[in-house]
Amino acid sequence: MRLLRRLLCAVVVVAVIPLPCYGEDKCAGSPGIPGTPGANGLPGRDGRDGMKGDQGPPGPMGPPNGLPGAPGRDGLPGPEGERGEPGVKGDRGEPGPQGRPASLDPEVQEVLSYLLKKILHLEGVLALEGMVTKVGNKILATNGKEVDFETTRQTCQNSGGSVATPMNEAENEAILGIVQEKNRYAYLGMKEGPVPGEFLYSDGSPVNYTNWRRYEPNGKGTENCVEINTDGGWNDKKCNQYRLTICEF
Ligand code: MAN
Ligand code: CA
Repeated sequence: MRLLRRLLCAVVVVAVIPLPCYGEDKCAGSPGIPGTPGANGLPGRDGRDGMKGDQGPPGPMGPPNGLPGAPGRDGLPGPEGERGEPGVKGDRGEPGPQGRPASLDPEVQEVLSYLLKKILHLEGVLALEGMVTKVGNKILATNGKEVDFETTRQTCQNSGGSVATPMNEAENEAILGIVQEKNRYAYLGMKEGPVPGEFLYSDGSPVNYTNWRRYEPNGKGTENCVEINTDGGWNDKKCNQYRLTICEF
């Protein structure tokens, strides 16, 4: 610090010593003493805006019991609720456009012939296994059980069929085949009507094919059912006997 002050003093001394002038017309004068500093200028223009300041601190806590805030945003969807009661049935719609008759619809015909083929295959398998007998458009089957006529009727009906009823010789022979195979008589699907000796099919129409044995029917109103024997001949018989169940489909 002292060294700096001495250096400054030397500069001032050199400045006031007059420069030598060796025989010139005009001699350079020594520099004058610096004038006093001028007055301050007018204030400059405003500078550019400064950078945005930091976020202020959170405000003070509001008074207690303030107004409720605005509702929050919806949460995530909850789990699926229980199935509701079915609604009331709506009104019937307008009928659709008229379709093609099935007989002229090649797609329907193709499905039908496919199904027919499949059903024939299955019938063939059942016949091969000895489970059914095919005769014309009928299928005959037995469950091997011997029951009274009413039970036979019920059993066949419950299976979607009816008691075996021969309508011609071929059908009688087919039923006979089962009777001989099991060596058991079977009831046929007919019953005596109000007129003794007159037998009716289950729909009430009169029997129009018969294969009575000699001297049969002889019950005269006392034997209301019909059995087929192991020789294929028929006999009117009471309905409470146990006979082989044979149904037709
Ligand atoms: C028994 C019964 C009758 C039948 C005679 C035939 O009496 O089965 O229904 O007519 O035998 O002899
Ligand atoms: Ca008889």
